[in-house]
Amino acid sequence: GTLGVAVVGTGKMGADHVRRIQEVTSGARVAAVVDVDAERAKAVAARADGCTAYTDPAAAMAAADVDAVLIASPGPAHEAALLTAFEHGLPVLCEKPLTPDAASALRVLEAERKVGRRLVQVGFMRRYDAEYLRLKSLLETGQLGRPLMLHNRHRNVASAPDWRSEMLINDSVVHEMDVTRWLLGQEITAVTVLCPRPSANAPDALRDPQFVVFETDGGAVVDVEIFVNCGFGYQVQAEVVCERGTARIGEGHAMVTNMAGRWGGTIAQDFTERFADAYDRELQTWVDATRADEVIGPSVWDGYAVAAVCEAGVRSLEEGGRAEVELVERPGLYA
Ligand code: ISE
Repeated sequence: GTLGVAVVGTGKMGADHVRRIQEVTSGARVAAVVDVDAERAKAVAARADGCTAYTDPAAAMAAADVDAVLIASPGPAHEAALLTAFEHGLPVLCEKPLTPDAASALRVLEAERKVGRRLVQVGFMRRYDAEYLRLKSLLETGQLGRPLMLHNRHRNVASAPDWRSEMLINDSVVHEMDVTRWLLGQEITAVTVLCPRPSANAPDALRDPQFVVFETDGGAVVDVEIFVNCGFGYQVQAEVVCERGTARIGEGHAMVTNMAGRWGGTIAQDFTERFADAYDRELQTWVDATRADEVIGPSVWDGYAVAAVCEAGVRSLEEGGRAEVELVERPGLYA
């Protein structure tokens, strides 16, 4: 039957997912919404038929019409929500980050192992973007040979007023960490963060942009330009350099116009716009898998590994130099 989803957190992502489940996704409905702000929960619940508003995630997860959970609350609230979902044996789509640090991610990993089967898909939506999928398929054919380097650019129009320098790593570069591991099928072993003189358009004391280098256990070197106050648009680009060729995505040239002696196009302004199709595909894949009693996609292991890479990144940012990544051994559940 139709999957009854409890959406925990009704901020930017939570509200967007409620709209998506109602209007885009087939086979699911929003059975419950949860927010610490009761008024906000009620307002969002009113957008879906037969949807109940809660302030406590545990109460929503105990409801008879809730079959699965979508966690879109702030990162620090994820661990408790995940553990409650495990108690109820409920499948979960958890927005990134899985949790804010490696220690808490490891606790979630141990709890899922105790359940004995995977319940969680982590919301690394780039894995569902058509261009990234094409790049991944090309790499898998082996035509280009072994990947040697991966260059990434990640630009946002402007950062929110509360942004601190480590958020460029934890909130933004976290996507390139996942994409690197997924595209190359390798773990990241070390991170080095270099900071140019900050842009005059960055808020006071924010180290923006940053240049981040990953080393991997397969011998690849990966660089990421993260620039969250670039001013002109939302851009995510990647170029993989292999032994026999290169491949590049994210040019955004869906349409090029020629007019009055100039050529050009438009640039997306926000990730909900740039990755709209990826979010749609991510949600539909999760709903289809869940209804078929399967759990696929980015796992708790991926969420944990990336959290450990983030910690190394923040260490390099704060102390300078190269920081190594420490990972526990990968459990069989995530083989
Ligand atoms: C945001 O949280 C995201 O996940 C976006 O994909 C990223 O581009 C942005 O920098 C983050 O703040």
